[in-house]
Amino acid sequence: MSAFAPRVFSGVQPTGNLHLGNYLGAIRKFVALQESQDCIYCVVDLHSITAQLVHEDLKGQIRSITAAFLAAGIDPKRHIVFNQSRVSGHAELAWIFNCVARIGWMNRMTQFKEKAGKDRENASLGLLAYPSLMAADILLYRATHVPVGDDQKQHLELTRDIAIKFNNDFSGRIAAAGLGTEIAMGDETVNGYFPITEPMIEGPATRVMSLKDGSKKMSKSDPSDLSRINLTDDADQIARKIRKAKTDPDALPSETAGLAGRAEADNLVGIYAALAETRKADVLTEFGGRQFSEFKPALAELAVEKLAPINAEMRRLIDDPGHIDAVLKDGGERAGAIAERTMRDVKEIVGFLQ
Ligand code: AQP
Repeated sequence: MSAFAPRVFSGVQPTGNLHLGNYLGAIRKFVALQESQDCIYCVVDLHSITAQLVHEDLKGQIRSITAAFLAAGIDPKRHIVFNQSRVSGHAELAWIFNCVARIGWMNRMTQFKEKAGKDRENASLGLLAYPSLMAADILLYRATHVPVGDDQKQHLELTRDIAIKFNNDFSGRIAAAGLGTEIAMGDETVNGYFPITEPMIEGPATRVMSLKDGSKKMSKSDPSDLSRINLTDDADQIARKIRKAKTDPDALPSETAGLAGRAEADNLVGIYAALAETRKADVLTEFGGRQFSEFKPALAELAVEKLAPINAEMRRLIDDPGHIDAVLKDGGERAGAIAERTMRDVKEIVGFLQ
């Protein structure tokens, strides 16, 4: 069989308020890709219980992430939007991948080390196996491209390693069942069942940092709400958070080299560039030599201009849970049909009786 048909997959955890980092690093790319690609976007609720088992309002969080997808412009009719737990293939394939992946691979994952912290023995087994479930999310749809922020790079490398090992371990069975597809690997072409997925991590906002600490990623789970701009924040909250964002006393430099060693300044300039869809160098051509007291109001105005329409549409959608639930049900059925075909093939390849 010839090469894999291009397909985009990505997911977002329903673990709290979506923030500007999620938007610029992931969701905005999801929206752009749907013009040219076949896309599947998933609210990864199974992932959300790995770090914290009991959530006060998981259903509400799932609806809120879905509302953000739709408010940002994702079209659930042309593409697939659903929540992961509706399709049992994610958990089934993850189990098989738990047996493909090695414990040593999981132990090297920096996200596990960060989230488990010092109390590693007490972290859930699910948190350790998180990347294996993520590989299953992607490969269940034999997705070829995954748009994500920079923090997910290592997990995507592991997804590639799992696909390569599965294709190698079962190469004879894949060929015998006629289920192989050609995969270009450097100068060679091999046959495999799973594609070697390409990460899509580019642009000026692949890692948006905390507004309170330029060395930490902006994150939903940061205890300080001032560290992030939530997609649900109103204009006053956005302006206040930018006003209170940590900076240094110097004026902005005129060239990007001058941002070295100034993590907070670099972050705010990067956010401006991403929102304005330009480059940091262009932002500095305009604002170089000016103080943060002038730059911050301009950044706040731009952020409000870009986020206000999403915010308004999200609020409208959150007030219509029936519509959101219908979108997720329809998406789940369409995703389930693709997943079922993959699981049938995978069970055949592994050798289970069906
Ligand atoms: N700060 C960020 N800058 C750029 N991209 C980011 N992403 C997350 N934070 C940033 C990207 O957003 C997508 C969805 O992320 P996720 O919800 O699956 O989990 P995460 O990466 O662990 O995000 P958070 O906000 O830090 O959540 P918690 O606090 O729950 O762990 C991914 O593509 C991610 O790269």
